[in-house]
Amino acid sequence: MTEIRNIVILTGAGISAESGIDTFRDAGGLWEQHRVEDVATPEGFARDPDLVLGFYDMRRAALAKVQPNAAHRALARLETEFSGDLLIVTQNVDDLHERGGAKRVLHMHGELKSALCLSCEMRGPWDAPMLDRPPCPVCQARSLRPDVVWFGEMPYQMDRIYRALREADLFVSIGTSGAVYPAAGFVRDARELGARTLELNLERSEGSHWFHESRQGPAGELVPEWVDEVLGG
Ligand code: BJW
Repeated sequence: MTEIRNIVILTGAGISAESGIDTFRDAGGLWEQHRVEDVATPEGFARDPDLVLGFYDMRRAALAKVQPNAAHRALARLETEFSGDLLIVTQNVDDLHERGGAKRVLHMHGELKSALCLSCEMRGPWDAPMLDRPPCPVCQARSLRPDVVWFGEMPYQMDRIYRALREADLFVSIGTSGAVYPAAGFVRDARELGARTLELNLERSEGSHWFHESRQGPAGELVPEWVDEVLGG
């Protein structure tokens, strides 16, 4: 194996599935229980803020009942023991990478435990319900929303992500269906920029054919095996 110096890892809902967090598009997933237009768009929020705030309050509260799994812990171990550069770009709004021990994590679709104030644009840590319209800790306006990225909004830190993709010699995608852009395009970007590309997913994703290699299975098994390969090889 040629020496790997820079790894970019993209994670999606599948990495947290074995922790007990529902994915979006699998059978029984969040989009079967809720209409995406209602709960994950700015228009849905404008139409029915109570529905949206309640949806995110429920998911934020559920975080207290789940734990990181073997895949989160394996990536944290990789981050500690790998001698090169590594960045975990997650589409997930949960905090399981951090609770699994990872530090170099970028949440491109925001975080459940963060609030955004529509009056003063404050973004900051938040771990309480929003349905009862608590005041913003900075400006006191009662106009907080979940600090997450909905359809039609710009994902966070795209400059930093593309910088990392330009430097990457290995791009690994874990537990994502490849249905949502711009994340779904990272494999093509990374490949065109010269990186080797690997997919670890329960099943082949929509963009599987873009990867040099695709392995199928649960993240809790595939990720620790792959981390052993990188650290041992
Ligand atoms: C396992 C497993 C196990 C299960 N082990 N694996 C037409 C063409 C192209 C683009 C567009 C278009 N029309 C509109 C767009 C843009 C739009 C978009 O992509 N739409 C698509 C529907 C086509 N995108 C946007 O609007 C984005 N913004 C944007 O594009 O801005 C403009 C821009 C321009 C130029 C550059 C940059 C930007 C914003 C997208 C925001 C997405 N937001 C959400 C909600 C976040 C908050 C929340 O959590 O509620 O993000 S939607 C939802 O989907 C969430 C996820 O992060 C995201 C991806 O889902 P993910 O993680 O892939 O989950 P699933 O469920 O789809 O897949 C799980 C996978 O795991 C499956 O494959 C399983 O098999 C697997 N799995 N168990 C391993 N145990």
